[in-house]
Amino acid sequence: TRSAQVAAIDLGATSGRVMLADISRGRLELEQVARFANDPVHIWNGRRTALHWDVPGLFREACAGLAEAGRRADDLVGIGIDSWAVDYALMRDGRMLGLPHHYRDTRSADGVAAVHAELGPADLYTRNGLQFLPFTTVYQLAAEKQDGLLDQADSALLIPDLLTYWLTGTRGTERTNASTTGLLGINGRWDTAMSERLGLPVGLFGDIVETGTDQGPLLPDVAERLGLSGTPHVTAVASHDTASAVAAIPMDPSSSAYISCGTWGLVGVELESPNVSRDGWKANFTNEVGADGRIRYLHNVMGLWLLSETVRQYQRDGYRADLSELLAQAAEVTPAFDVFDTDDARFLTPGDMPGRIREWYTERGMQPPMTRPELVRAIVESLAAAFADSVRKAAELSRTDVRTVHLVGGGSQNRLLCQLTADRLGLPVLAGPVEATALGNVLITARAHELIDGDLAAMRAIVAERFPSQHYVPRPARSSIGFAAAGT
Ligand code: LFR
Repeated sequence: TRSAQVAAIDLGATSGRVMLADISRGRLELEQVARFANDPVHIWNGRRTALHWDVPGLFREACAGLAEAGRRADDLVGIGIDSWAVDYALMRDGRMLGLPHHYRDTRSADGVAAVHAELGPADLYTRNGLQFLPFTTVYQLAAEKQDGLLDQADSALLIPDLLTYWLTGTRGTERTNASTTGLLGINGRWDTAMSERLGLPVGLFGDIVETGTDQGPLLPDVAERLGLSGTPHVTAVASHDTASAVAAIPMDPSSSAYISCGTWGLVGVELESPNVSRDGWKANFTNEVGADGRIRYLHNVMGLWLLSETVRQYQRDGYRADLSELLAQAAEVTPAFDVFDTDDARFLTPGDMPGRIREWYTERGMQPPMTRPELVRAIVESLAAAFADSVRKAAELSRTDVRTVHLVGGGSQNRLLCQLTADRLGLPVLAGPVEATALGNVLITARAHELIDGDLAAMRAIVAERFPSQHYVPRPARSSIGFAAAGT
C-alpha cells in the first residue's frame, strides 16, 4: 500500500482543530496540527444584538491548519470537514449573505411558534423523526422568514458544506448533517410538502450528497495559497460532528450505548432503521442519520457547556478559575444537594450559569450548592444523572440489551464525570477516544481514497486496537444523591 495522509477539519462549538492522519500500511497515527478557539460574535442588526458564528475567522484558521498539514505530510491526498449541526449560511449568486446565526441565538423562539401553529410537534416527529430542539434549522428558517431575509437567498449551505464550497467550489448538502435540519423526511428525501406548508422555500439546500462522496480538488488558487501542490480532494465525510464521532466509537452496537460528550452530551444507541414510536417522541429521542446509513437514536443532554459557561462567569467575576483545579476540588465535595435538570431551557443561551443553576434550586425551595466546588460538583453529578437516565431510556425504547457504555470526546477526560456515570448506571463506562470526531472524519476520507477498506465494524476495530479505552467500573455501595423530582 501507498504512504498517504488525510487531514480533518473538525469545528466544535468551543474550539476547532485540524488533524493529520497517516492511515497507510495498516497504521493509524493521528496528530494535531492546529487548534483554535471558536469565539462567536455579538452583532447589532438594527433591532437587536444577535449571536453569530465568525465563519471567515474559522475558515482562515482551518486554512492555516491545512497549510501546516501539507508541510508535515509527504503526500496529503484528502481532506474532510465536520462541524456542529443545524446552522447554515444563506447564499445568493455564490456569495454568503451575512454571517450565519449561532444556534444559541434567541431568535428561534418566534420560529418555533410559527412552525407549530402550522404543524404540531407530534406531526413533525412522524415526518422527520427529530427530537424537539428549539434551534433546529426549520425553526431558524421560520424566524429568518419573519426577518424578511429569506427572500433574498437563492440557496443555503450548512457549515461544513460552506467550507467545502469555499475550498472546492462544489455545492451540496451532506446527508448526515441534512438529517439534523428537520427538513428531511424520515424516508431520506427532502420533505418538500412540509416546506411548502410552512411557507419556506423549497430546494434551498439543493441536492443531498451521500457520505463518502468526492467533492473534487481544491480550487487552484486555494491550493496555491496553501502551498498544497499535490492538490488534495475534499471528501464529504459524515459532516455532522456527532455522526463522525459515533462512526469511530469502538463499540458493538448490539450491546452498547454511547455518550459523545463535548459541548453537548449526545446519548443513545445506533440502530439499523428509524424508531418513531410515540414513547420515543415523548422522551425527546431523535433519529439522525449516521455513517453508512445507520441511525443515531439519541437525546441531547446539555454537556460540558454548563462547565465552560460556569468557568466563564467565574472569570467575569474576577476569579482566576481553572477548570481542572475546580474539578479536583469538586471531587472532594460530599454532595448535600439534589441534582438539577440539565435539560432546562434556561441553560441554553450564554450567560450567568452559576446564577441560573442556583435559581433552579431556589425556585423549588431547595438548598442550592453554594461554594464553587459544590456548584461544579452539582453540574457533574447532574450531567452524570442525565447521561444515566438517557442511556436507560435509549436501551428501553430501542430494546437494546446495553451492557457497556462508551463515553467519547472531551468529556472522556473528565474522570469524575466518567466514574459518576458508571456509578449511576451500575454499568462499566469505557472512556475514549478523546478525538473520536476527528477519527471518524479521517476514517471516512481514508476509505474514500481506498487507504483502508471495510464497513463500520472494521473501522471501529481499527480504533479499538489503536486507541484503548479507559475502564470505569461502577462502585457498588455508593450513597449517591437522588434525582430531584423535576429532573426526571
Ligand atoms: C454537537 C452537535 C449536536 C447538535 C448540536 C447543535 O456538537 O452537533 O449533535 O445537536 O451540536 O448543532
